[in-house]
Amino acid sequence: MPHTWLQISDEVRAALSDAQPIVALESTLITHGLPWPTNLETAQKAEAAVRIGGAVPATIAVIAGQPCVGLTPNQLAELAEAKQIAKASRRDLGAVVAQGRSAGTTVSATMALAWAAGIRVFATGGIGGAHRETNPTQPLDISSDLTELSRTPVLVVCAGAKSILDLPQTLELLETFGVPVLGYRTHELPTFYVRGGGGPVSCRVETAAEAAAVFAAHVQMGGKGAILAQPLESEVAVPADEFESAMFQAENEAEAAGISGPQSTPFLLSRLADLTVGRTLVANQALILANARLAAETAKELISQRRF
Ligand code: PSU
Ligand code: MN
Repeated sequence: MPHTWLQISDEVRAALSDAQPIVALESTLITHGLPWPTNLETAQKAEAAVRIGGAVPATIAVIAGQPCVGLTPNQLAELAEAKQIAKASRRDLGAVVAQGRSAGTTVSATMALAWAAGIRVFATGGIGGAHRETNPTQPLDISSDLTELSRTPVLVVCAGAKSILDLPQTLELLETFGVPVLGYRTHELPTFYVRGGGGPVSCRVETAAEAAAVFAAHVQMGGKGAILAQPLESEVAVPADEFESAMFQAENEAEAAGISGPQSTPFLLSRLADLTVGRTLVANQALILANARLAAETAKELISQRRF
């Protein structure tokens, strides 16, 4: 029985009890990652992509203190239009729930709620990780996405870690935490908006079936979360030099404005969108939709292989 504190939509509840494939989708990219109206369009298209792939989408957020798995079209639109809404990582879930607030859930919080509902596959854009250390006097900023992956057995389908991060450091931490990084038809960690290598993955897979089998074996032996990372299609990728010069400027602006902590990722993503005249937005939407499709396929495989 799912937990009573969790609001699960009728459609997702029915899919859970019929053992149908389900793909969780996060909401921080709606509330903080993409601007209106690209955010709503992307969220709707991601749900549609999961359906076309033969699975049931379950977008996850906290609405007025209620953790929700599966949103109505109205709830989705309200989240997309909300101003001043919280960004909840794993750490913040208790506070937003107890205080009756609404929040977009990051990868870490979405994983926790997906797992509480009994969902094993989750699609997003890029996970958080170790931020680049631009100023040694600032504390280390390491996303709770990494620690949640180390303790919650959900497969996160993404385009690698965001190119705004320190990718070699992120890969080292994932190894430390025992989190497999599966490269979908690649040996190298995809780098979100940019095409190029972020360092070696721990295992290359060629198909969704293979990804499902590796994840299932990992969990069977007591492993927890895993990443299935697929590179963005080359037609929409942002050229590396253009990205790095925009990133250099965005980081300097963040430092000058005193932006740090949870504000950091939303600030950088938004400045990059402006500085690249929307190229990063096109790339971000394309990769989210591609990940939703691959996640649907992998969720179907997990069920047809009777792995869960
Ligand atoms: N993927 C995107 N856009 C985003 C994010 C992911 O395409 O905005 C969000 C995710 O919710 C991720 C969060 O968990 O950014 C990481 O934030 P932080 O670096 O503060 O941990
Ligand atoms: Mn952080």
